[in-house]
Amino acid sequence: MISIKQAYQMIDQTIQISGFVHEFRNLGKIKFIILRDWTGTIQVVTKEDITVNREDHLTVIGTVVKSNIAKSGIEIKAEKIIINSRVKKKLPVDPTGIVPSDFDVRLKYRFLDLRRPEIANIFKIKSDVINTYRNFLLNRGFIEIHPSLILGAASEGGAEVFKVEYFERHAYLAQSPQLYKQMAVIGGLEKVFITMPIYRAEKHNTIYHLNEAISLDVEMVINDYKDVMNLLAEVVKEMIQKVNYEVDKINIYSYEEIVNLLKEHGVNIEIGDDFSKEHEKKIYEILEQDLYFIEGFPTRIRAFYTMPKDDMYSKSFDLFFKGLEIASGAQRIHDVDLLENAIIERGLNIHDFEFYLEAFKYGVPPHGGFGMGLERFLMQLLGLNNIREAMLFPRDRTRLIP
Ligand code: AMO
Repeated sequence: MISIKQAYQMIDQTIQISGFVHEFRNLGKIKFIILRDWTGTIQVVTKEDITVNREDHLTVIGTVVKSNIAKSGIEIKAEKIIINSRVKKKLPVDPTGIVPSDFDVRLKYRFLDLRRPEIANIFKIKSDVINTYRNFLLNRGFIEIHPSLILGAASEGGAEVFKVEYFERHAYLAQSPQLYKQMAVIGGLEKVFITMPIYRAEKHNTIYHLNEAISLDVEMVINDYKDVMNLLAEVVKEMIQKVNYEVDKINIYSYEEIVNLLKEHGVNIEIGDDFSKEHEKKIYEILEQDLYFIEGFPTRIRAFYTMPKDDMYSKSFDLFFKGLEIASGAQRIHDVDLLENAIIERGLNIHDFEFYLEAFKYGVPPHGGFGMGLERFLMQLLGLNNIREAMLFPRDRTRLIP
């Protein structure tokens, strides 16, 4: 199949191309069709007695010629036009984007919404970004693993988990591959990464949350949790540079430093509090930097598997991009007694974690990793005003179809 973009390089050749009708002008004897595929548009001229409508799908056989009338200077003189499919209803969404549509309507008719190049581009960039992530890690000796999405126990603990029927039992959709990526590393797969959907039964509808998102995870044997931060910084820089943005140095601030800074700016926050979305915005306003880490969060506000640094703080970090948390990570506890205590202290059911705790009784390397939300990253990278823009068919509180 020749694309429209390729057709521009094939002057004087007879070719076959396909696409949607972008525009149709009937001047009586002669007709002009602007044909569109996902690489661009091209003018087609025909003398055939034909009437087509916007978004009908055609295959055109014709010769590529230079033209004074075509805006691009090139057009196709059609020899044969095959109508593959005609539009049967009034278009509910304008594929040219000239007539704006409500976001809900756009998502309902996503297949039409996607015909706008700027929308299709989000998903082309998403593909580029995930491949950049994958190649970066493969080049550094990581392997990609595929843990199950169906779990016997909620992975991170907590309530925000989807329960599903599993034969005679209940199962849960993975909130994260956390416990399984750790078990892979404990098993001796020293550097692993994962690209998989995660499911979070968060009830609130916000512009930052999806109930199904793509998580880019890493888990690796480490000397220090800064090893993980360095790797995350490097891979994120590469993912950003993929779309030709420059990246400055990524600064690292301690949790304590940031809380004090917020207090100096009159924000009502105390050491020990987690950051709210409002706090995150304020931090961005104060720091005026696109990318930064905050590290050393209080152990109490992090997941049970997080390695403590001292009595108060942990070897954990978040990465922020334009004021939004896009990734989170830590060194993990590798001592089974400490891990058991951490589970009990948080009021979680130790029996749910027996399979996981067992893995810590046969020799465990110090390890750590991170999880990055692909749609959060894309939202900030492209300046999208809703995370749903970065998901082809987003799942939220009210949306299960399409
Ligand atoms: P956490 O729960 O912070 O950490 O999630 C990691 C990253 O995943 C993204 N994310 C989401 N994106 C969209 N919608 C959601 N509902 C949503 N929830 C999370 C965010 C977030 O920074 N196991 C740890 C990671 C680790 O320590 O390796 C974890 O899941 O970008």
